[in-house]
Amino acid sequence: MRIQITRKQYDGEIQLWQEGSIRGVEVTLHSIPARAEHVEIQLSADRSAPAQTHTLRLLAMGENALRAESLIQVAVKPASAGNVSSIGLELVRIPAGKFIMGSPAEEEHRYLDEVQHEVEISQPFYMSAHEITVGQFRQFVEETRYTTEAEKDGEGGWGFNKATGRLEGRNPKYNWTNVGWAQGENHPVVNVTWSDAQAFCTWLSNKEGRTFRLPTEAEWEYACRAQSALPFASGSEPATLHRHANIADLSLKRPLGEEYPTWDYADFDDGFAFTAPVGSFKPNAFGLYDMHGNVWEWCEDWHGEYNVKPNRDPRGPEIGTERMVRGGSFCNGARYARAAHRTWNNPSHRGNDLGFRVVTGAVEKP
Ligand SMILES: [Ca+2]
Ligand SMILES: [Ca+2]
Repeated sequence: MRIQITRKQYDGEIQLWQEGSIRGVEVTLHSIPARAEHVEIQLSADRSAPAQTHTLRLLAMGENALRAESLIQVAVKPASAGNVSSIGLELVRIPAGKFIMGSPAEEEHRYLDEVQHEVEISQPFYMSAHEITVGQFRQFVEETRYTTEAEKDGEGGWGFNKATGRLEGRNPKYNWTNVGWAQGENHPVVNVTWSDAQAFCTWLSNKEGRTFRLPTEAEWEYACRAQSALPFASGSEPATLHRHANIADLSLKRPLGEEYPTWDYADFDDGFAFTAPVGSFKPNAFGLYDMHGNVWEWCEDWHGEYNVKPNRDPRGPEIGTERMVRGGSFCNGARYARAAHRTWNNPSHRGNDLGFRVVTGAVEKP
């Protein structure tokens, strides 16, 4: 914003200051240079400020008492009390509520294990707006000297071989730092196992002084739907995923179409063949990004049939051999990105399109 001053009889430097302050909002004031008629003022908020509009009074004064003042309205965005600034993780508050988990019998491409049942999420919680990124995972690895399972067991992970046009694995040359295509720091981390995700959560919990974990499968579907009962939070048809999700599309067909001609490529071009930087697509109604597509996401639960009685905060079976995975990926057609679609993997599985996001309990503002 600009603060205007009049300097008909004055050409020296003018000092600026502010009256009052707003918690969580920082105002950067520079003195007004000689002969300038206005000055740019930067406002930055750490997003922990209370959710309302505030007024700041800015004053400018020169040596001859020439004075200008301006009132600034500052609206601070709500619902960011859980923001974890230490690793740049943005958390979104998900309200408590009831929903119908699973898909109706008429939903196209549904599987029989998506039996509809009522689930109550009894407490609000926070979920990371994005999949955990390469950069965030790197910080964890650098601080803890952690070695991922794919590196430790020598088997490696999965990746794309540009020379052959094929996805291949397990191969020791692939791991979270190399998937065969360029991944910036803001791409979702892949080739991480369920245990790797657990280790990340433990590190983050210790660092932040509160518990972070993987979402339960019910929390994941509830968050993905964002109160939609349709196959996708964006609508009923796969075409509605365009600009909402990174799925297998014409972009992916270019490098992979020759070797994988029968894959289910959407007939639109979403601009990303492989992983996209998190948040490249539109968020759902809760403000969560890439719940559909980009990379599959590990959940906390063991795989099992649903308990189809109405239930509260389900956590899956007590024991099992495989962990739930949700959301589809850049490698899959829209049917696997459906909110109700369930898949699962051995906890030591690592894939070039499998990552995770985290949740933490509700933290109310002090
Ligand atoms: Ca894509
Ligand atoms: Ca995803």
